[in-house]
Amino acid sequence: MTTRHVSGTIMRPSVLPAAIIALACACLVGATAQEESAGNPADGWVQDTAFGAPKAVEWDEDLDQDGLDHYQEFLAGTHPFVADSDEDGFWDGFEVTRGTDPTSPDSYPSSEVLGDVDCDGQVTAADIQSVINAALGQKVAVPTDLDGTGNVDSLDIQTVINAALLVP
Ligand SMILES: [Ca+2]
Ligand SMILES: [Ca+2]
Ligand SMILES: [Ca+2]
Ligand SMILES: [Ca+2]
Repeated sequence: MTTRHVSGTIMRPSVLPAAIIALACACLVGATAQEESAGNPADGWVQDTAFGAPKAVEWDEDLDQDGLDHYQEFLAGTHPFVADSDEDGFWDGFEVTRGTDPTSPDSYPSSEVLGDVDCDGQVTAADIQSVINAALGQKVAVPTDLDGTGNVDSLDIQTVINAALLVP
């Protein structure tokens, strides 16, 4: 983005509005050029991959709240309005953070530790909170039905608490 400096000169009032407009235009042109240089694709991306209807695109928005904004979703090949594009139980942003493929259900984070839902190698308060949130009906980035009963309930919460307390 081109930066223009206005320095040292006291401009006459009649000149000032034109200078402000020129500076504003330069900023707008600069923003467009910056987006293009970052590889900003056509707005048709969202139109083609989502609902088929034209939609204004804000590339820094994360409408599905999966941790990736629209531009990051474009780069990752994930769905901008679906948090878990490959339906493997882990949100797109979480998979990117953990280094797995968010477009393949065969690639997902894993842990040998029961109750380690965020797969960071240990069972912590964050794991407990994720299971509680899921039990309360909130969508979370990781699978939380630890006993595979089809719903997240008090047993899942107890399991992760026990694991955090190192209770066998
Ligand atoms: Ca997103
Ligand atoms: Ca997504
Ligand atoms: Ca996923
Ligand atoms: Ca995956």
